[in-house]
Order: sequence, then structure tokens, then C-alpha cells
Amino acid sequence: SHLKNIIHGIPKAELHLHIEGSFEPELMFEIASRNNIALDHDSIASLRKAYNFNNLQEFLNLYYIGAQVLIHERDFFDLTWAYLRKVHSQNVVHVEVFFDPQTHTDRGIGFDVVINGIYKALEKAKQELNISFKLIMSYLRHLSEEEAFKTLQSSLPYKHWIDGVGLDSSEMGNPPSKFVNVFEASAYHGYKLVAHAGEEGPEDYIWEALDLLKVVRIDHGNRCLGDDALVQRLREGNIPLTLCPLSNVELKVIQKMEDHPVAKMLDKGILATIHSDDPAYFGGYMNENYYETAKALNLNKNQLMQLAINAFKASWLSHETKEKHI
Ligand code: ES4
Ligand code: ZN
Repeated sequence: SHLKNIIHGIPKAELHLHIEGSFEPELMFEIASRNNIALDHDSIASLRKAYNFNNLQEFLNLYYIGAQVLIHERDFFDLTWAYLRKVHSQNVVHVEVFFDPQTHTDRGIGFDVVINGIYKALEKAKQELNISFKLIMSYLRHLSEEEAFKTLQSSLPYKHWIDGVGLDSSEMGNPPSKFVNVFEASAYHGYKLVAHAGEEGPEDYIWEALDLLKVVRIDHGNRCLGDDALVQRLREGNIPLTLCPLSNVELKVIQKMEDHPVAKMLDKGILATIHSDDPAYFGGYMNENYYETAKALNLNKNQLMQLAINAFKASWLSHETKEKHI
């Protein structure tokens, strides 16, 4: 269709993507088989059928189970390479990828195994697909701050490969304030800071991410529109919101795509951007997220271009490289 052609034609930046959430059932079965691991489902179709979530936690439960088949460096490489080939086919030219070290180190997998596999695939994509990248290590917020500190320590030998830290997993009951010290220490080591906030959680969590953690971007931030002072802060501070519309519908953060706040956010001058979060679980990569949002909210070409430009502005590319994309 015309709309799909427009969306495909726009060079895009992906800033909110959990690499473990790009694990397609086909590849999951393949890796499970070669690692001699049995999955709870006997077919790809039956696994996909289980992808039906009432909230964030129901999704996370399956996401952590799926990640358990990743054992060897090659597994992390294959996962990341499959994702990069997929987004290359969608005209995505820059990615900032989250990984969750604790999901793996808690199962006895070495930090080095995880990051070597992911990083080598990113390097290959840079060489062969001309995709630029940043890498973001995310702390699991359902675990303690002390556990996050251990992860920070494990990351230090690799800090030249890691651009920033994030905060993800179960939001309710795990406010940003729980991680003030480890975020401060992460900044001390040179990491840029982002956090998931206001996905299921309240506006307060967005304030905490800004004022206590001192993040430079908010992942999601859906809930900000109820607070005028917060909207003003986001706009005047040029704080990007990395929104994930299909994720929001699948996790019942909103009832239907027509309710998505992204158009209102653009109208209010917020630096809103669109991304895919966990594309293997939520039914779409970047182009599908743009398409479903554009269709439901009647976005015009200018708005779509604005969203794509915003993502390059919000990225961690150098000023000169941003200019080339914008
Ligand atoms: C996540 Cl959608 C979402 N929210 C919070 N944490 C996550 N980890 C992976 N996907
Ligand atoms: Zn996310």
C-alpha cells in the first residue's frame, strides 16, 4: 500500500529494543534443539498461541523462559544477527539495543559469553549491512540494587563496548528511586542513563527517573500527559520518550491503538519516537509499529517524518552523524 511504501522508504532508528525480545519462535526451537533443551510447547504454532498477555508481568514470565535456551556465545550471536538482518530489510539504519545481563548471569552464563555474542553480531552488521549501533545494558528492577551493582562490576572490562545503562522488567513496586546509587555509579563509569518509566507505573516514576536517576531518555513514558508540569519538563528538557505502540496494545497499557498518546505528544512538542520493544512477542518490528500507529491515528507523512527525525535527534549518534540523517 501507499502508506507502507512511505514507511518503508524512511530511514529509521530503533532506540528501544530488547534483544531477548527479538527471539522468534523458529529460532528459539532451533537453538533449543541444538542445546538439547525441551520447550514447554511442542510446536512453533502452539508457542505463538501462548503470546496473549493481560499485563507486563504475564509477558515477562514467558520472555524469561524463552531466554533460557540461550547458552553459548553462538546463540547470542545468532539471536542478534537474525534481528539485524530483519531490521535491515525494513530500512532501519541505526539501532540502540538493550540486553539484560542478569537474565543470563543468574542462570550461570558468563557475562563475557553474552556480550561477546551480541557485540560480534553488531560489528558484523556495521561492516556488512551498514547499520550503526549503540549497546545498552539494562538492570532488572525486580532484583535488588546490590545485584545491579554486581552487574555493573561485571560490565567494566567491556565498558568500551557499552554506551549506556537502562532499567527494565516489572515496573510496579520497583520505582526508579530503588536504583539511585547504582545509576550514580554507572554515570561515574561513563555510561549514559535511560530508564523505563510510566509504562504501567505512575507519573511519579517518570519524575523519579528524571530527578533522581538523571536519565537522558525515558523508555515508554506513556503516562506523562496527565501531568502538565511533567509535559513542560519533558519538552523544555528535550527529554525523548521512546514509545512502543504495539507493545502498549499487547500488554494492555492502552485498550486499542486509537487510544495511543503519540500524536498528542507530538502536538505538545514532546520529542516522541516510535520503536518495537519486543518484536517477536508483540507482532511487529519497526515498520509494523509505524504502520499500525499511522493507520489508527491517521498520521500524515509529515508526522511520520517527524517521528523518524525525532529518533535520530534522540539517538546517541554524534552531532555530525545525526545531521547527515536529518
Ligand atoms: C520489557 Cl515491554 C518491557 N517492559 C519492561 N521491561 C521489559 N523487558 C523486556 N521488555
Ligand atoms: Zn522496553
